[in-house]
Amino acid sequence: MTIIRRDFLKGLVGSSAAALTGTSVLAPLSALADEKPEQEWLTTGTHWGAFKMSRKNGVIDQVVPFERDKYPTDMINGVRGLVYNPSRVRYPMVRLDFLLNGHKSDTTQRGDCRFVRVTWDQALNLFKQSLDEVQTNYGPSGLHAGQTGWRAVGQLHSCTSHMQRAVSMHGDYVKKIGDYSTGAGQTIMPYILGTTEVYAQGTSWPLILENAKTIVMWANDPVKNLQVGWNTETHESFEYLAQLKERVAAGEIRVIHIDPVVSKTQEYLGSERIYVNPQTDVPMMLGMAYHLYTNKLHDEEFIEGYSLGFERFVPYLTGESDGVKKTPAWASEICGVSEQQIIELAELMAKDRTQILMGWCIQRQQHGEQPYWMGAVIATMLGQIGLPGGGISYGHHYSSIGVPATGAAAPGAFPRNLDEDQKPLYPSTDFKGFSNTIPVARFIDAILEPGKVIDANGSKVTLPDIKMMVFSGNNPWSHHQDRNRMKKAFHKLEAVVTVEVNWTATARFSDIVLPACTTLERNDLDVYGAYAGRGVIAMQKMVEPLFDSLSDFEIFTRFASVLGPGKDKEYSRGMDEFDWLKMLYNDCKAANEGKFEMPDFDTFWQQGYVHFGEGETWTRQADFRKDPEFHPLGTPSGLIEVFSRKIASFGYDDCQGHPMWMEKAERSHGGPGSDKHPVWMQSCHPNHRLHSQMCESEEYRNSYAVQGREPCYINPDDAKQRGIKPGDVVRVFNDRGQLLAGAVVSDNFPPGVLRIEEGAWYGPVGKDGRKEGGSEIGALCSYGDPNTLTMDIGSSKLAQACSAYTCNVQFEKFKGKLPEVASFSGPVEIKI
Ligand SMILES: Nc1nc2c(c(=O)[nH]1)N[C@H]1C(S)=C(S)[C@@H](COP(=O)(O)OP(=O)(O)OC[C@H]3O[C@@H](n4cnc5c(=O)[nH]c(N)nc54)[C@H](O)[C@@H]3O)O[C@H]1N2
Ligand SMILES: Nc1nc2c(c(=O)[nH]1)N[C@H]1C(S)=C(S)[C@@H](COP(=O)(O)OP(=O)(O)OC[C@H]3O[C@@H](n4cnc5c(=O)[nH]c(N)nc54)[C@H](O)[C@@H]3O)O[C@H]1N2
Ligand SMILES: [Mo]
Repeated sequence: MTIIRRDFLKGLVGSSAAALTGTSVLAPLSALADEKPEQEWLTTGTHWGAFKMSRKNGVIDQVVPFERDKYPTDMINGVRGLVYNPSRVRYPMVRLDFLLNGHKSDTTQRGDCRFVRVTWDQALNLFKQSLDEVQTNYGPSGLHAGQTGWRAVGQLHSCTSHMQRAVSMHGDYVKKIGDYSTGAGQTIMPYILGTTEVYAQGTSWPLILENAKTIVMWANDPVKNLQVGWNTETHESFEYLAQLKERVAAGEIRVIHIDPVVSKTQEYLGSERIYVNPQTDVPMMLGMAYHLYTNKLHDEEFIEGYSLGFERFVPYLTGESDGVKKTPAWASEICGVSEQQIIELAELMAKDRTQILMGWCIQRQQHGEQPYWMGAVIATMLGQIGLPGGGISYGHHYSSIGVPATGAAAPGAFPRNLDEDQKPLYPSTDFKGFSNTIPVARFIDAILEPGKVIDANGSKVTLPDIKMMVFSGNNPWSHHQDRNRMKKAFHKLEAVVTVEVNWTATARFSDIVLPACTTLERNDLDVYGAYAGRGVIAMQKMVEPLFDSLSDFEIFTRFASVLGPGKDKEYSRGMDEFDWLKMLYNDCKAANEGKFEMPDFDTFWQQGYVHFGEGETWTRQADFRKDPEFHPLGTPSGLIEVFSRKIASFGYDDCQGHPMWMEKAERSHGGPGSDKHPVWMQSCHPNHRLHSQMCESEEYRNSYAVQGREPCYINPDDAKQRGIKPGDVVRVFNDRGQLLAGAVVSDNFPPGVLRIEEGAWYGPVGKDGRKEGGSEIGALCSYGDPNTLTMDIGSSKLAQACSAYTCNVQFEKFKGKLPEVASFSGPVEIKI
């Protein structure tokens, strides 16, 4: 240790002698837990469901579903492990070289997992000093604290809000626009149908079940994806999926999935599937549109009365504008669906009431705007938009969309922004010519190429020169693409601070790590039933925060006190946890006065929840259909825009005035890059997790892991060709990276398609197989994080969204010495 920065080490001597207590996570528990009566049942809400929990000897014992959740998910078995697992961050910790050298540290060491334990005071002071340094040297364009993510539910403790409010009290920072979920969709759809569509309420399930003869699930797996919700999930949608299953069995409704793989929903419903080559839905839809148009099966009256620009799209369809007729035969060559199937599907959809339900995955690819736009064009040609059980929805697989809504007011939340009279310590809002907001998935571009001007949704964005990042409630070393590119970018960052429950890869690649407790270790409240607004649930603290962890509210109240005297009061408005809960509840009660009965707070807390009752059915765009002049869409013309003058005016080559087929940078099944890396990797949303959350739940993870690795789903022929048997460890690779995963061989996956679910924890090991080597560029991921392999490019100049599904790989049976999984064991503690 040559260069020691005194201020960084001040006061450290005392704590350096203290050892981490015990290796077993459960050992210190009974000592730490509070003393409440045995077998008391408490209520809480999570992304995975609402639960009742009992305790034994101060430890969470049983977890059972909330009485109003009739379709609890299997993930209930992983909930206990969210609290008790070896990946928990136990103490504030600082990366060794950062502790020694601060903003001048050797950043190539990031990810080598060597950390030193510090006290809360030291950690929060270091955090503040880092912010000071960045604001002084660079101003707000040097700091990015604007990334968000799936945090934990709860209106008071929502951790990103806490971080952002507290950091705002210090100074300004770079913000983001859009999200990873629907970046392309939410950007293009306001031009086409007038709202983001993805986050809009949809036609109620009962009306769909009553009226639709055909349901087309286009790239959609609701049975898998409705297991979790953005708010406390109580699984109301499953009631309707169960009814749909009955109708399918009775032959009353035909459900057709357009998907390269057999989804969980298809298996559950016992429905049909049309296999499509990955990333080629647009040619398939164009083939359908060509058939509808040339056979006059399209609804001319609807097109005339409700849409704009169809005549400018037709020349593309007929090949007049580019010399290529978009016939079903042309489409078939690209998308792998037979000409006959394309024609039959188009005719079936035109014949009877057809509801298209589109998922989100299909827009998380290069040119991901196009299938969404083209879906709207097909729906317009069918002329059923605004009819119950007709038209197109982009959200029925998400957070209770389609469940009849009560319309009750939901409780408010702890503020994310400063109060009006609050002034930051560093008041500068001078971004020095850089943009203060960037498309969310372009932050690595910004770090690598500051000053570069990119197009985004009709504007120019000058990528800011980011020097420091603060993360809370999101896990970019899980959610962002291309790990090795991220490593290079992180070499350029001076400081990274992460507030985390667990030693995620994001924490391991940070400089200062602050331990947050889980939702089960604090009191909160939440809405349940999401878009349906079914009620308010009490989230009652099950156990005291483990180890040195604190609630985010407490962490940032303490952080505020470091900013100056009285700042903690300013931050919390002088209110504690229960003051806030009472206020949030009472405001909600007042807003629902006369419409929905709510008891006083104490009664609510005692009962555990307030139920608002059943909701009412509703048809999306029905008012527009009834009277497009009085109820115009939110598009520039008020009509459906088959051709968008606005988008055309941007002059983008990769997103023009009407939907079109564009080849991808990488594509399997004969597409670009498939000679070297012939297999398409889909990194779909996990069946047993919420992204990276619950991967830490050890017992539960072992129920699906293969030789301790993330499952990799492959086709039997693909496996056989490579001499791979079920249960083997495989190495999956491309020019961007390499990972190990465990083979699950299944006919549900076609040749040339491989699935590794996103959220698998990144666990890089060096050439010697040790986790200290995880900082090396090209390191092997020992557990199976698919974002080791994905491509980090924007969807197009319009949305600049995440394109994780444009990704080719190759795989082989892994030979050699199997490294230990490095993802879950936290840091290597260094005592100094
Ligand atoms: N390849 C590929 N990549 C993808 C996707 C894909 O389909 N394929 N999907 C994308 C999509 S749609 C999304 S939404 C993103 C998801 O990306 P994220 O939202 O970043 O994923 P999460 O795993 O939910 O991360 C939330 C983090 O918050 C932490 N956390 C939970 N509760 C608390 C708390 O109370 N306090 C604090 N401080 N922290 C807490 C958790 O431990 C976890 O690490 O991933 C994206 N990435
Ligand atoms: N269990 C669980 N549920 C979740 C989440 C989770 O982490 N776990 N995350 C939530 C979040 S944040 C989001 S954003 C949503 C994600 O919701 P989506 O993005 O819709 O979900 P996915 O399951 O990734 O993909 C849906 C289907 O699209 C298919 N697909 C992929 N590419 C193509 C293609 O090119 N063409 C066609 N036709 N089909 C394709 C896949 O095979 C899959 O069956 O899920 C939410 N629900
Ligand atoms: Mo998402």
